[in-house]
Amino acid sequence: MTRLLLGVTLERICKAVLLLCLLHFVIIMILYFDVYAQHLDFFSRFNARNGSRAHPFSNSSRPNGTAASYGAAGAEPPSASARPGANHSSTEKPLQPCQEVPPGLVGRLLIEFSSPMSMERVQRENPDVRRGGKYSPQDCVPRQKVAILIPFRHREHHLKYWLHYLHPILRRQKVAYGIYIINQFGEDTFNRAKLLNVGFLEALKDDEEYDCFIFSDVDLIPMDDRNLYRCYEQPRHFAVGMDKFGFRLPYAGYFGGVSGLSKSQFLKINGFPNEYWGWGGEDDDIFNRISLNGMKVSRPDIRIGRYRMIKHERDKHNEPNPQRFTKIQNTKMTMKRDGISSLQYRVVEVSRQPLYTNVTVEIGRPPPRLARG
Ligand code: UD2
Ligand code: MN
Repeated sequence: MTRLLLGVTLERICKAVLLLCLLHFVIIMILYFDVYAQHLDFFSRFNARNGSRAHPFSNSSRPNGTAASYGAAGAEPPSASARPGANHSSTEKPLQPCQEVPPGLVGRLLIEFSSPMSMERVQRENPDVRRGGKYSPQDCVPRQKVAILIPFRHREHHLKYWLHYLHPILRRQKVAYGIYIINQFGEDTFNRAKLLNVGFLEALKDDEEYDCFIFSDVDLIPMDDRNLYRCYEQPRHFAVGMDKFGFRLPYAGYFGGVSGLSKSQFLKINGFPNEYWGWGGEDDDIFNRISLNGMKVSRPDIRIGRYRMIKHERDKHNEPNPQRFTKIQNTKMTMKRDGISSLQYRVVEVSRQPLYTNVTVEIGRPPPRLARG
């Protein structure tokens, strides 16, 4: 009798476990197809429905620091020429400003780098993106115009994944944006921060209406689309929790990975330093610049600011910079003379690709005593 009872209980437990597995599988499949098949009508409808459901962190229920707010420079809607509805006839209802919390967000995303990726596929997935990697929502007037700048050299493989994941996310976030790959010409020591300074000026040359600048590594993909790529009242650090750091902030002053500043915030700190050659330190210098200029870094909630980094080896010609520890002690002295005000470079080529604008640029090399660092 006891055996029989035990058997029945075991059978029930097995059934319950099986059912849970099935449910888990169905949810994973929905998330999976949501990312991979944005263009299929069925899934976009699913998204819209999903989005109208209140997010746990939306509006007033958001914990401090996650609420979408706009910097002085970002508060202005773009001028009439940038508005998607500018040419509509007078009988049509004028478009409304995009909602602060976009309704079509899906929340947590499944990010993986094992399935093969090709540029053709990413292009097929994103027919609405205009040449040069530009996009503007058609159903509302975006509140900001965001230039996304990526420091780059020899990372084509990573770029495909970045474009594959980010274009659909940015579309759902309802901002007007343009993607700029700032590609360092030649094989001299890499300089991430200087490339980003170049990106700032080149994006503005391309479109003077950009009022927000987001600086992203090419290998970092957000795991949640509620991490809104736009500018805030204070400089923003987006990459709060990375898989490589156990989804935690490695230290309080960390500003690496993905960050964003409005045009006025960027100019207030004289841009980024040009003199960090090789790996490391430039992100801490930027953090110092922000604090020294009386600003405070804002961040999304740790549950939302999660990222995956595509695994990679340290690149050639981007060895750790041995000067970085001394240099970050001196930001206060160096920031006024070293920055966007002293930037020198030569554009080698600007080419408009279907999903991004490529700016290849010569930025020089480290002074002789640093040549190996
Ligand atoms: C960390 C930070 C990064 C930066 C760097 C120190 C993370 C996730 N990121 O990155 O923001 O502070 O340390 O400089 O912790 N790149 C190329 N080609 C190269 C070298 C670099 O395209 O040959 C670009 C690319 O966009 C890359 C970024 O520079 O993602 C940062 O370089 P990394 O990925 O080698 O350094 P990592 O992951 O330690
Ligand atoms: Mn990396």
